[in-house]
Amino acid sequence: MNASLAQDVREGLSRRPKQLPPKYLYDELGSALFEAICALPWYRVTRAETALLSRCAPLIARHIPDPPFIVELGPGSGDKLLRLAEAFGTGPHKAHLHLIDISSSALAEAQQALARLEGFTVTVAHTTYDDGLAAIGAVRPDGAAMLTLLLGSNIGNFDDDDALAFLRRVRAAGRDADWLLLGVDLVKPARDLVLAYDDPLGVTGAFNKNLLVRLNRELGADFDLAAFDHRAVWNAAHSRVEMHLVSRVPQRVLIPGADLAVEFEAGESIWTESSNKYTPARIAEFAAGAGFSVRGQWVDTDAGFALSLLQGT
Ligand code: AVJ
Repeated sequence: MNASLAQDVREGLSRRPKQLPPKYLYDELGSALFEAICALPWYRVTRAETALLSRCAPLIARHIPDPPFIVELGPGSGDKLLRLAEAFGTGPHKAHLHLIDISSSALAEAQQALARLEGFTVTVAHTTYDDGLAAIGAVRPDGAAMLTLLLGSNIGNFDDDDALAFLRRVRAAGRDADWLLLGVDLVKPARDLVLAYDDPLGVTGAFNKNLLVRLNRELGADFDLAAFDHRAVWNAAHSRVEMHLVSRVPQRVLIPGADLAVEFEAGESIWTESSNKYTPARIAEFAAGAGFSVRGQWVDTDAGFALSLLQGT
């Protein structure tokens, strides 16, 4: 993991604008901070999705033939999968649940949450979405229908081209008539979006800055946390919220583990994450472009969140 971290840091911080991949936000502390974000009144994604899922789980379960093979990409605490799995629990054959996550602490927590399900098989892969999907054939039980879960607007971290390419890889990892449940945050007023990513308690700022704590610890870097500000901006032209770490002063940072010295101008930023926002129509376009049809779509218009059940065509 550290070798690729060093390489990604060297590559990302040599770009203009400077950039780091968001997956590195999720070390143990970062995962805990993200869970705290999910409980913030200004970040409604998780609550809206969990409520939608609780309502729709029986409907979804009725679509998928028994016994299902459910793969979740980035299960977090496992809470949403638990709710969905409970709706499948009534069939004669219990589901096989497979969790793919780069955070070992998230996997451990999700596994513990799912342990209360009786008779389910639970397996985990501590790896990236792509590597996990590439290895799915070896885990998939014979004759089971596959339902992949990509929830929490995790797809929002991808830019448009990458999102479409990623959905195609999800499609290719399954067979015709396999399923994908996609949870996506919707475009909403800019003020709400910025509050969700720059909350008054500073939790999202801590989540963002923890990336520098991680680089200090794992690569021996000397980032001065007080010399960087958290910033969240709504980029309307690209329909995304961007998170940045902005250098307050001109400074030079040493990152020995990446064999790198980085110069910052005052006001220069490291772009750490994009959260792309969609409309329901755009979700259907993306689905079609990746070889899926929309079989069901449930929208929380107040929170601005959509859950879409797609099937490979
Ligand atoms: C887990 C990537 C979906 O983009 O909304 C939350 C991460 N970043 N607050 C998102 C996040 C800042 C989240 N995703």
